[in-house]
Amino acid sequence: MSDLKSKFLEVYTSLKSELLNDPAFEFTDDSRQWVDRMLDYNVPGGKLNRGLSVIDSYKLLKEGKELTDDEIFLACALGWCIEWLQAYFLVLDDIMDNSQTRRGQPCWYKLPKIGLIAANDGVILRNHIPRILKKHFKGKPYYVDLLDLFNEVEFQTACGQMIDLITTLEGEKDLSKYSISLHHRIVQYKTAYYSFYLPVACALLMAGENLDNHTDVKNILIEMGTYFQVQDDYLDCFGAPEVIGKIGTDIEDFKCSWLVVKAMELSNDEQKKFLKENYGKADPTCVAKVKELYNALHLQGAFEEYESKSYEKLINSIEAHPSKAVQAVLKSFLAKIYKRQK
Ligand code: GPP
Ligand code: MG
Ligand code: MG
Ligand code: MG
Repeated sequence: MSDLKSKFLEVYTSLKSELLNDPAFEFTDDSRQWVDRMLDYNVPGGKLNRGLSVIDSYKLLKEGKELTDDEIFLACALGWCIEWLQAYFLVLDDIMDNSQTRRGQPCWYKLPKIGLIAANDGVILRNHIPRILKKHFKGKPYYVDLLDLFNEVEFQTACGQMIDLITTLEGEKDLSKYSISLHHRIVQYKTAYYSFYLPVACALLMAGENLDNHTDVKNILIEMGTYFQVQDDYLDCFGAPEVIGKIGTDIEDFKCSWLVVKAMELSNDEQKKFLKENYGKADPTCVAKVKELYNALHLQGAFEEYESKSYEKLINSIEAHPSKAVQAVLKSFLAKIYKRQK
């Protein structure tokens, strides 16, 4: 394991211990154990890309200057706030999407004796974030901006999630309403802000920058986040569950996925009718029929083409940025996700 990752995991242990001894609540042994187990199950088990990116980005913004122990701790703490946010979103998203597995294990709500207690666990996870921020950042000149950033991004994500969910009602009535512009709008809000803009924005605030001066960086990160969610949509159908750690549900859930949008674009009338008959059904035969059509339409090839075009476009936008340090931040982020298999 890299030094950075082991340092990052150490900070998790220390933040967890603070939260389990939070003086604002009189913990009993049972309640402390519940939160302890809930955190270990849901917070640290992912790829940690979002969290680690805060530290990577901060280092690059400091242009090679050695970071102090205090700076490393703070960058790690901000990284963990994003991982906590992600855990909160995923616990709830899995209930909403009726998913079975996540990160190679059953979804939290699927465990015996958890069920809908998971909904409150999501609320607890969400409330841990301002507690971490208060403990470690109160008094910093950028504290208010940090709180505001997390609030804004959470709101945008919840709105994205809302349109992801309510769009399926329209789609069931009329699949032809699923367009690439609708897809773009959903994924920009539900994924790109919190997964891509937030880590870099945290690093910029720590480095003393004013976020209003970085809308160009934000726009590039939103495009990168869109590309990332198209990959997620692709992997939902074509990824190996053992590798991605989850079993896809987009076809069953009638999601406005990039794949179904592409399929509608490429289908003739007969294929469109076939898709309408089989999309959005829990029946595994219907799901298999949708996948057959996706193969007949060569969606894997269409995705590969989208992937290389997006990469090229992103590299061009990044190289047009005036700051070499910012270019390095963006390129390092893009390298982490280009052609990812999980
Ligand atoms: C990913 O969508 C989006 C989120 C995890 C945001 C959830 C937001 C909430 C306010 C709950 P997805 O359903 O495609 O992700 P996955 O494929 O990982 O289930
Ligand atoms: Mg989901
Ligand atoms: Mg979802
Ligand atoms: Mg998905």
